[in-house]
Amino acid sequence: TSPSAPKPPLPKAELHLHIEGTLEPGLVFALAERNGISLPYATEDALRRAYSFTDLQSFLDLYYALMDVLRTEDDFADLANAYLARAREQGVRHAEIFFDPQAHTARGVPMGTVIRGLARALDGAQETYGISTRLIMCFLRDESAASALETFEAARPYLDRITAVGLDSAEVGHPPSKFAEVYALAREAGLKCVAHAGEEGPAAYVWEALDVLGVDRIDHGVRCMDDERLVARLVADQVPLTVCPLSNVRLRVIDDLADHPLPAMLDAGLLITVNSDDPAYFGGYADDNFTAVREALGLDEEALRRLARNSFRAAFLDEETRATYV
Ligand code: ES4
Ligand code: ZN
Repeated sequence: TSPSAPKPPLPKAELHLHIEGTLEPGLVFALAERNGISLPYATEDALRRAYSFTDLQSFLDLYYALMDVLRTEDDFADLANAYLARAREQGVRHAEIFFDPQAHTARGVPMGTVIRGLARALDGAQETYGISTRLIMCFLRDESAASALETFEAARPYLDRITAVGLDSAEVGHPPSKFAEVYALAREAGLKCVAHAGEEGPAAYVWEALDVLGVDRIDHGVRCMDDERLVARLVADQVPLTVCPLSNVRLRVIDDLADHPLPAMLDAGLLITVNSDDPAYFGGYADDNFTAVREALGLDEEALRRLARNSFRAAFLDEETRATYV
């Protein structure tokens, strides 16, 4: 290799990735065409110009609107394959992928269509892309606890395909404790548990996710830095936090990447991972987030390697498989 050859991206696990958030404008138009759906945007560029967000809700409005083009098993398989191809280029060797079944079943797309379509792509991922995969089924926290319970029951026939449950969508006003019952059922069924907490919501929601839901990881969690006792707890138990730097900037959780608390979180001894959240919307996939924090925060090679190693430590892998990555 020549001295100027670009370094390959660090091998890493992606632990915070909404598959519906990988829906790129090109695929939106292709699926709209295939399914006979007319879009309120004339061109891909016109659509891209709508990707300017003021907060989490302004993003969610577009995210839920565009996923209406996802109708068939093939659509979900194509979406996941497109993501896996991008992820491979970004050094991703293991991906734990969120999906939002209620966003599809509410539109009349059956649970089985969603899971079978995604599973078809994931089943071939090790061979085709060299990526091992897991599925994490998320409940929409701005829907009712009863709807989450119905969703869990609808997914029971497919639980052998699902590694964990998660909690996402509009955070403020929807504390983790609202979902205590469905998380208890998920744990009884042998699933791992994660939850978005401390993205726009307060540190108190991170406490609830730990103590009421019993989560194994916290998604985002950046607001933990408001509460010293909480940081001490997260450090003591080495609870992984799946931080998403470009997402935080685009959704204005953080004003500027240069002000991101990531370095302080690492210094505090937290088990931090870096992830892409909704890369089609937030301007970058997994390694793009690594590059962005290196450039904006001046993280050195050792810190980046630590983040990559943390991603495998925090992954839902059996120890024998984990040893092949770290
Ligand atoms: C999400 Cl960034 C974020 N936060 C909460 N819920 C979500 N669903 C998709 N992306
Ligand atoms: Zn997320």
